Amino acid sequence: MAQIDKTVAVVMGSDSDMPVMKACIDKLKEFGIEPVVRIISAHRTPDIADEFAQAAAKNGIKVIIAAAGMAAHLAGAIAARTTLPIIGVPLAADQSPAGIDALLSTVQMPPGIPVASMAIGKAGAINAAIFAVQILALGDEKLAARLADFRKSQRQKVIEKDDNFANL
Ligand code: RP5
Repeated sequence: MAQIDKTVAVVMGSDSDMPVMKACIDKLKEFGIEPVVRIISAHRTPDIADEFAQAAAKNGIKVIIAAAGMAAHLAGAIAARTTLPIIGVPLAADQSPAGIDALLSTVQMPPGIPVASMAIGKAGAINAAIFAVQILALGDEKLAARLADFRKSQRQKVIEKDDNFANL
């Protein structure tokens, strides 16, 4: 039986973040990674965020993707409790000024505790998955080959669209 790869965790502040973060989970699955998915809030369940971050490495997790909206402290709070690489995804919550609040909360980490912040919303969610794959691919030839294939197919899709335009 193929071993399930549980080396990436996708953590989000609320179930209301799932419609956007599904794109991240789906992209990881395309690369054969079945992420650990958790809803943990830096503000509503700070004790669980702490416990999760401190146990992550010994639970076999290598990269953590943390997504939140509004005062998005989840990625930073987790980064404070582990030396694993943390990828932050700022989200535009309903009550939010288009996610700018979450972007600044995620990206403006003090020197010494970095978070690799992606773009706001779905683009960031997808790039978080690809960035996690890029990190893991450094030590995994199969994943590196899948990344190379992904780049080729992305390139091919643009060329096909260009050809379709040329034939209009
Ligand atoms: C953040 O507050 C969550 O990540 C979410 O984006 C936002 C709103 O949360 P809900 O009120 O929808 O649970 O912590």
